[in-house]
Amino acid sequence: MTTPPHTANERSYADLGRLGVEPLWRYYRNLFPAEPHSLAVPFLWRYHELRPHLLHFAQALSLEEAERRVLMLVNPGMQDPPATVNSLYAGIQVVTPGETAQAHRHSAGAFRFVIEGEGAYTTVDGARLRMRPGDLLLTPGWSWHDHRHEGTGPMMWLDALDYPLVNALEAGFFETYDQRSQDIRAPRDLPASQYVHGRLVPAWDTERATASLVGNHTWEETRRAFDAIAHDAVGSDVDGIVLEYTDPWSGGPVMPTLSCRIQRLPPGFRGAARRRTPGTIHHVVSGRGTALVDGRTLDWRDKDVFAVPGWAWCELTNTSRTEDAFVFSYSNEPVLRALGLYRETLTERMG
Ligand code: GTQ
Repeated sequence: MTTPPHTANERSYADLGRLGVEPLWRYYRNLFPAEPHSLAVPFLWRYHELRPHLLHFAQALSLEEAERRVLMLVNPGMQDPPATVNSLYAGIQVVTPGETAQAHRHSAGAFRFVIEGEGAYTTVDGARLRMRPGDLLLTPGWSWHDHRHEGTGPMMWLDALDYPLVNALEAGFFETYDQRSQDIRAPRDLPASQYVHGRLVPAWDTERATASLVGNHTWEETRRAFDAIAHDAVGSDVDGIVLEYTDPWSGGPVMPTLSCRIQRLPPGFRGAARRRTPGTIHHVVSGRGTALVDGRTLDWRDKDVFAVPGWAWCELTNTSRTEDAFVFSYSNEPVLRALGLYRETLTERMG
């Protein structure tokens, strides 16, 4: 056995790795950066470019050959494992008339936001939820879900899951249901009809669920909420008229890990810049505008999706002089808040 020399030369480092140790001083700055540096980059996915590919695979690949027919929106900085921003995923799913996407469940939380088509529904823990453009359908972690299309024409929606976060926490579980689709155990859209009564919510369920019991938030309900807000309401400097989808019982986010929002940017709106720790995925419901993200301009229009990495500066503009823009977005903000890791900074708008 040799005694290490009293100089920190390469030889003295050579044996460390196989002993399962590393010198902290060589890693320190990377492990404790002054501020976060996301691997994700600002990125925009144009729906009109993706749509023909979705339609191609809708013809070319049967749902028997794929668990789900989805194009994943993979951030160029986050390819392995694929993710859209650090902790979150987005994909666009296509289902054709007569198809059923196999029932399954996973511990990752998920939801759908419908982009186009009519006549499909998703069944969540035996409750059938209709899907229409602009609707938000929740499939909280570990709930059984299958999708069935009984309409005409293709049906496309945005899928969101937090599997990048769940897998990083090594808490990912998955099961396939023993039938292709679940039997319907509850009348259509029952959860919403039982649980949404404005500020009065049912108190008979003593066991609190970890996620909202309201499985669907229709575009009609969202539209009504916006219509009830005066058109000259001031809203947020950063986000305009921004609304959070909530669990009616807790008043908190719809799922323990996921916050879902929808914002209305009035014509010509130019938001103040902000950065915040959660990476955020945006989906444009309607309108056109720009997102200036860490100096990069993303030109968005209806049905596009764009990624804003965590701690990136972001400034949203509605470039239309006449039309409102409606933008849906989601993040793991509840996770960061629960862990004391939520931070944001704002700048005053220049000029
Ligand atoms: O529809 O259940 O985009 O399990 C990725 C994983 C959709 C789904 C995705 C999934 C689903």
